[in-house]
Amino acid sequence: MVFNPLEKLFNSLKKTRESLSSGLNKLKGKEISAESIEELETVLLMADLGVVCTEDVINKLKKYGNKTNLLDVLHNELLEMITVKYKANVLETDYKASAILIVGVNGTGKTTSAAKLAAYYTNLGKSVMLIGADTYRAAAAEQLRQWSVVANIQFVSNESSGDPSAVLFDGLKSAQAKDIDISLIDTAGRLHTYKNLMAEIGKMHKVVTTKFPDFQLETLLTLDANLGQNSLSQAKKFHEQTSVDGIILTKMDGTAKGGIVFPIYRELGIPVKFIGMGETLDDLIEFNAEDYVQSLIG
Ligand SMILES: Nc1nc2c(ncn2[C@@H]2O[C@H](COP(=O)(O)OP(=O)(O)OP(=O)(O)O)[C@@H](O)[C@H]2O)c(=O)[nH]1
Ligand SMILES: [Mg+2]
Repeated sequence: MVFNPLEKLFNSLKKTRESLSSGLNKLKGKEISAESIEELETVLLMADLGVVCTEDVINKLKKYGNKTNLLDVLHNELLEMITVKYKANVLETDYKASAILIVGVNGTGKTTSAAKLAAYYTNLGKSVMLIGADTYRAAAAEQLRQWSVVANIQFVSNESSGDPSAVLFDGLKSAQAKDIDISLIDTAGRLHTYKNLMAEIGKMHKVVTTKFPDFQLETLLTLDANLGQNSLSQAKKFHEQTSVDGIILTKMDGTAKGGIVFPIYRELGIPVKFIGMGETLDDLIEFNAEDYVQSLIG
């Protein structure tokens, strides 16, 4: 079977698109008017764009003349909202190697995403290592080890250690010795309200920046797309306490709330970098704004 990322994206946005499409269908061919704009407002709110983004889009559309086709300009305005520049990612970096720290609330898909990313970067010709730094949940390291076997990726952990920073240190030492390009670090699930656990992420950041200055550090936050607007406040809290470079939006395959990508950019300024769309290794694609908007409004 040929792997077609665009087709996967299109399929995973099915529910979101369906929630949008009956509304958008009614607007097909319509020109901008007070009435059509009001209809659109309801449609966007239903797709979880949130109040701020919806108002933004509506205000921008109002600036076009009445003779303008509504859906044509909607496409451009949505695209503009999520086209942002961000820090060079690990494929463009000048650093010798990269460490990607994967953080997030319990069950949002960190371990699965670590494995998917490992496979993704391996397919791009990079040498990759998985580091199991979830020292809290019993069997967490074993879950990641099993993925490493399936994906045929090097794996480092220490099941007798209770200190994630120590596991991280040993893991990166090993990656350094083996000249690994990208190390993916799976961490324990944590609620943003747990101060000590949040401080631990800061400690892990410090291990990388002080002990491994040759490594570019990238922190990715997993967010479960099913949570819709609630995931926004989750991201906000994580970002306040530990700087987040990008989002992996997981479980997009099961949700009608795919519109959440817009408020994440607009309100938090954090780019969505990857989309998770299933439970197997190749169910992950790099986020592309154009493809996303196209798949969303068809
Ligand atoms: N449908 C779907 N399921 C997913 C996706 N990503 C992860 N899952 C499932 O979500 C569940 C939790 O995934 P994990 O990767 O274990 O989540 P985690 O964040 O590591 O969980 P903790 O370590 O317990 O905090 C598993 O059953 C995964 O198969 C996705 O993109 N789509
Ligand atoms: Mg996990």
